[in-house]
Amino acid sequence: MFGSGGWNDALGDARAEAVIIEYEGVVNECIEDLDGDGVVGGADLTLLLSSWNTQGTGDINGDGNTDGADLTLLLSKWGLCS
Ligand SMILES: [Ca+2]
Ligand SMILES: [Ca+2]
Repeated sequence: MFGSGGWNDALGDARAEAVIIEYEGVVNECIEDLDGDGVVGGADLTLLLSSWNTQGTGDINGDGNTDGADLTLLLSKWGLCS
Protein backbone atom coordinates (compact mmCIF):
# COMPACT_ATOMS: atom_id res chain seq x y z
CA MET A 1 0.00 0.00 0.00
CA PHE A 2 1.27 3.41 -0.88
CA GLY A 3 0.97 6.06 1.78
CA SER A 4 1.62 9.72 1.43
CA GLY A 5 5.31 10.43 1.62
CA GLY A 6 6.55 6.96 0.83
CA TRP A 7 6.06 3.27 0.88
CA ASN A 8 4.56 1.38 3.79
CA ASP A 9 2.79 -1.86 4.35
CA ALA A 10 -0.88 -2.61 4.81
CA LEU A 11 -0.58 -2.43 8.59
CA GLY A 12 0.58 1.14 8.38
CA ASP A 13 3.65 0.70 10.54
CA ALA A 14 5.83 2.37 7.91
CA ARG A 15 8.25 -0.52 7.51
CA ALA A 16 9.47 -1.09 4.03
CA GLU A 17 8.97 -4.59 2.74
CA ALA A 18 10.18 -6.32 -0.36
CA VAL A 19 8.25 -8.70 -2.53
CA ILE A 20 10.19 -11.07 -4.75
CA ILE A 21 8.29 -12.60 -7.60
CA GLU A 22 9.95 -15.45 -9.43
CA TYR A 23 8.82 -16.82 -12.73
CA GLU A 24 9.51 -20.43 -13.49
CA GLY A 25 8.88 -22.58 -16.48
CA VAL A 26 7.18 -21.32 -19.60
CA VAL A 27 6.79 -17.57 -19.77
CA ASN A 28 5.05 -17.43 -23.10
CA GLU A 29 1.73 -19.20 -22.60
CA CYS A 30 -0.16 -17.97 -25.62
CA ILE A 31 0.58 -18.72 -29.24
CA GLU A 32 -0.82 -15.34 -30.23
CA ASP A 33 2.28 -13.73 -28.68
CA LEU A 34 4.22 -14.03 -31.91
CA ASP A 35 7.39 -12.27 -30.74
CA GLY A 36 7.40 -13.99 -27.33
CA ASP A 37 7.59 -10.85 -25.19
CA GLY A 38 4.70 -11.91 -22.94
CA VAL A 39 2.23 -9.44 -24.38
CA VAL A 40 -0.07 -9.66 -27.36
CA GLY A 41 0.16 -6.23 -28.90
CA GLY A 42 1.17 -4.05 -31.80
CA ALA A 43 4.45 -5.84 -32.48
CA ASP A 44 2.59 -9.13 -32.85
CA LEU A 45 0.02 -7.46 -35.09
CA THR A 46 2.85 -6.17 -37.27
CA LEU A 47 4.32 -9.66 -37.53
CA LEU A 48 0.93 -11.09 -38.44
CA LEU A 49 0.23 -8.48 -41.08
CA SER A 50 3.72 -8.83 -42.56
CA SER A 51 3.02 -12.51 -43.22
CA TRP A 52 -0.52 -11.94 -44.52
CA ASN A 53 -1.55 -14.56 -47.13
CA THR A 54 1.52 -16.67 -46.42
CA GLN A 55 2.31 -19.62 -44.18
CA GLY A 56 4.47 -17.35 -42.08
CA THR A 57 4.79 -16.30 -38.49
CA GLY A 58 1.24 -15.01 -38.38
CA ASP A 59 -0.38 -18.37 -39.14
CA ILE A 60 -1.60 -18.78 -35.58
CA ASN A 61 -4.17 -21.50 -36.23
CA GLY A 62 -1.76 -23.49 -38.39
CA ASP A 63 -4.04 -23.82 -41.42
CA GLY A 64 -1.27 -22.86 -43.83
CA ASN A 65 -2.27 -19.24 -44.43
CA THR A 66 -2.23 -16.03 -42.44
CA ASP A 67 -5.65 -14.45 -42.76
CA GLY A 68 -8.61 -13.00 -40.90
CA ALA A 69 -9.03 -16.07 -38.72
CA ASP A 70 -5.53 -15.58 -37.36
CA LEU A 71 -6.16 -11.87 -36.90
CA THR A 72 -9.29 -12.69 -34.90
CA LEU A 73 -7.31 -15.05 -32.67
CA LEU A 74 -4.64 -12.41 -32.07
CA LEU A 75 -7.12 -9.68 -31.26
CA SER A 76 -9.04 -11.99 -28.90
CA LYS A 77 -5.89 -12.33 -26.76
CA TRP A 78 -4.86 -8.67 -26.93
CA GLY A 79 -2.98 -7.70 -23.78
CA LEU A 80 -1.10 -9.82 -21.32
CA CYS A 81 -0.73 -13.51 -22.01
CA SER A 82 -2.24 -15.62 -19.27
CA1 LIG B 1 4.20 -9.98 -28.23
CA1 LIG C 1 -4.10 -19.33 -40.37
